[in-house]
Amino acid sequence: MPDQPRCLPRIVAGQFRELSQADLAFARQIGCSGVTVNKPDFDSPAWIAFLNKEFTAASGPRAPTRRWSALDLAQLRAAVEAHGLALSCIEGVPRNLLDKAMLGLPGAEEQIEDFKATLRAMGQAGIPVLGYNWIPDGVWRTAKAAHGRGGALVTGYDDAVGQRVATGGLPTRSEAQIWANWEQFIAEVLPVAEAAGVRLSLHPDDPPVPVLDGVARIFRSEAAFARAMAFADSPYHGLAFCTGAFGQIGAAPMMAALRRFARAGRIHYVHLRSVHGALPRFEEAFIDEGSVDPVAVLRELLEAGFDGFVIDDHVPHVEGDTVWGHRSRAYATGYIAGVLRTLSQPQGATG
Ligand SMILES: [Mn+2]
Repeated sequence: MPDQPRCLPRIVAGQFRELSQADLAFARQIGCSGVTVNKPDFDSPAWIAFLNKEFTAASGPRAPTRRWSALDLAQLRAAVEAHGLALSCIEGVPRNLLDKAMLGLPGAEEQIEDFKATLRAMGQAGIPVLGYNWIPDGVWRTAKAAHGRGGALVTGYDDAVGQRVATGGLPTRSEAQIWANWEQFIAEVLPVAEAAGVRLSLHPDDPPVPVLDGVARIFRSEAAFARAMAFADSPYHGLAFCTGAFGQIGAAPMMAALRRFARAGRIHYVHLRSVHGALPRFEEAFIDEGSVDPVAVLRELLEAGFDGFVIDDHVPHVEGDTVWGHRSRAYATGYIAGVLRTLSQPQGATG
């Protein structure tokens, strides 16, 4: 075989709730080709400062941002690209911009219109992917600082506890209602995403339990994803495949779903992390332990011709680390890069 360099999946630094020049330099230094930003609150002081909006903020009260502006997004993209990085994706809008749509409450239609405007602005700014989830009550954990390997702090979830500590803050919703709300949402926004050239990527529920806090959770199985991909059957609608969230139902069903949707070309990007255990009880883990096998995941993606990107997602909090997790993320990202490089060597080559 000629030495044709294989097009490897890109490795991206993610989970930034806010950004600094130092964060971007760090992402580049550890070899990432891009970054993703998580649910940015463009009204927060950190984003106002980063996007140099102090002047406009000082000139009078601003209405809360319900629709991201193309100008803010274009400035964000330029700031990222100035570091030699791509702005690969924005992972979701803040939950309070989509909660009424998810629950079918008054104001849902307004939120969907705002979301469409945001998609158009993303297209104008040339940002290719918008992640989203359909979890009205968010990601739940019953332990925020359990002790993992060597005393590293990890999160965990025990459904026996989770089902007892419901806040009662949300209206009860059945599976059929949550599906209906999602179908109405995606039917309205997908044509806008297609016209804007922005891909929508659905993240699974975390934890993927049938119901929590009285609200059904629908995106927790291969069958549910198959239904969603068939209902919104477009190259502009795919998966943010999270091996950590999906792995909570077990490594084998996770791998089966990964294979199916990777081969169908419906995975836009991958959150690559591991867990100890599976529902009803699990804890998050380092990438090199637990039930998720990153070698098997990346091999499957390569064989399927996956051309999206991979993010480390949540990482354990290690000694001396920052809140974002520079040390732990450098470890996970380097691990992924090493596995990818090894898998990309021609078969039989021993160096
Ligand atoms: Mn994830």
